[in-house]
Amino acid sequence: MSNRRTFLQRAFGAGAALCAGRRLSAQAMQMQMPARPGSPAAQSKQPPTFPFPTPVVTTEVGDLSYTMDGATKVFHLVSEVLRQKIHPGKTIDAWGFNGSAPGPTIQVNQGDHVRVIFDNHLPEPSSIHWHGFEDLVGYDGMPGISQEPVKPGGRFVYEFDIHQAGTYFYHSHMAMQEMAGMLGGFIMHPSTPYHPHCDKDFLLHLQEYAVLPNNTVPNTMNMEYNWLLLNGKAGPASTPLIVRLGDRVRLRFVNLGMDHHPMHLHGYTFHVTGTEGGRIQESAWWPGNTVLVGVAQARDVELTANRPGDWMLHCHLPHHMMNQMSSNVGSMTRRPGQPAGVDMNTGMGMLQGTPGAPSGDDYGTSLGRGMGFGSTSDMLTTNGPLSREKAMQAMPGMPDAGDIAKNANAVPGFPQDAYMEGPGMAMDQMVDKPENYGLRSGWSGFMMGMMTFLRVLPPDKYDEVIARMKQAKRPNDPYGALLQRVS
Ligand SMILES: [Cu+2]
Repeated sequence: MSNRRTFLQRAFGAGAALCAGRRLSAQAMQMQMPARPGSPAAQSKQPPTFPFPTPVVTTEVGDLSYTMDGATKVFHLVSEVLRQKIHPGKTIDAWGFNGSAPGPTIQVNQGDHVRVIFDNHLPEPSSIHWHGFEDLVGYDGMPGISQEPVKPGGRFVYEFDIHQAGTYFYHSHMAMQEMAGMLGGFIMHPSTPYHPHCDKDFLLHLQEYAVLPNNTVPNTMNMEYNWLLLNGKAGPASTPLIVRLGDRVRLRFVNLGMDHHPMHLHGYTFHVTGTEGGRIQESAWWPGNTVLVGVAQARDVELTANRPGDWMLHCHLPHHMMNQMSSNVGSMTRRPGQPAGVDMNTGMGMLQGTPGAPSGDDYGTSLGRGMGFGSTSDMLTTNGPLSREKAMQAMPGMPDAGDIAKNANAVPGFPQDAYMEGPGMAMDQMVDKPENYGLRSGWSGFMMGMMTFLRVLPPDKYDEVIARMKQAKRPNDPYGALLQRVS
C-alpha cells in the first residue's frame, strides 16, 4: 500500500496523489483486506457463533452515528463549546465534539473506507489529529504542519482506509484545546474476531480538569487538578459498567490528559491484551489488577466476570479518588462559592497565620489552603466546621452516627477523611440512574473522582437492571447498541 502511494506521489505530485491514491487504495483495500464479518464472503468461510463485533459502550458519551456514501462510512464531527454537568454540584464550560467532552466514539471495522467531515464551531482555529493511524500525512491533522488550521466556521474532510485494529483516538493537536475536552475514541474492530470472544466491551476516557473557585472554565495551564473524571463524569456521577455473571469483559482505558493513571479493579486479575498499538499476541499478555495508563496511551484489559458483586474500578492515585481536592482552589465542599465581605486570600481560604509560610507550624497538614484547623485565623475562615454540632448545622442530612470521636479535635492531623468520605456526603438520589439500581444505600458518599463500578450481576439482578435501562428509553443511550442485543 505504501509503495503504491509513494509511487503515486512521485508520479502525480502530492496533491493529486492524495485524491488518486485515496480512490485507488479504496479499491485495493476491497481486494486485499479480509472480508468484513457479516459480508457474504466472511459468512461462507467461517460464520461467527456469537454476535460480532461486540459493540463498544462508551458510558456518558455514546457513539458518533454515520451515513453511507456508496461503500464509504461518513461521520460528521463538530467541535464546539458546551456546558457539561460533570457532577451534581458542578457544571463546566468545556470544549468538545457533538455535544460532549470527550466527544462521541467512532466505531469502524477493519477494511472500512471512512470519511470524517470536520466542522470547526470553536472561536479559534483547530484541526483533528488521528492518534496512531498509519495513513497519509495529509490526513494527520497537525495544524500548520500537515494541513492548514481549520478556521472558525471552516471545514476539513479526512479520509481513511482502515487497515489497523484496536483502540485508537482522535484529539485536537492544540494542547490547550485538548485539555479543555477535545478528545474522543476511535475503535477499529478487527476483521477476524479476537479470541476469546468478549461479551461486553467498554471504553473509558481518563480525564482531569483544574477548575478554579467560582469558575466554570477549566484552567488548562494549571497542573493541580481538582476534578478527575471517567468519560466526562466525576464519581459518583459516573455510570457503572453493567455485566452479567460469567461474561468475558474487555475494558479499554484511554488517557489523553496530563497525568498518568494506575487503573485498579477490585476482586479480579485481568490480563492486558492491547495497547494504543493494537492487539498483543496472547503469549505476551500480562496479568495484573492495576494497569498504568500513561499519557497518550491506551490499555485494553480482559477478564472473566465470574465473581458477583459491585466491584470498584478506579484510578489508585489517592488525589484522583477525590472531588474538588486541591490545595489551591479554596473552599472545598461545605460552603458554595466564596464568602462575601472578605479579601480574596481569605475568601479562597489562603492561610494568614504566623509565620506566613503555608507549611509553617501553625498549619499542620493544610499545606497552603485552610481546612478549618491550625492557626486561629485559619479556623475563623474555615472551609468546614470542627465540632460535630457545627457539622450538623452546616450539613443538613449528615447523620450523627458518632462518626467523629469526642476528642477528634485534639488528634494531630484530624480531619483526614471525616468530612470527605462518609454517609454525610451521599447523594444517591442526585445521581440516580438505572445502572445504579440496587446499590447499597449511601454508596455515593464513598465514591469520588476517577471511580466507578464494574457491576457483575447474577442473571436475575442483571435482567432487572437491563429492563430498567431499556425502560428509561434514553435518547442516544451509550448502552443502546448493547440493549438491542439483549432480549
Ligand atoms: Cu489518576
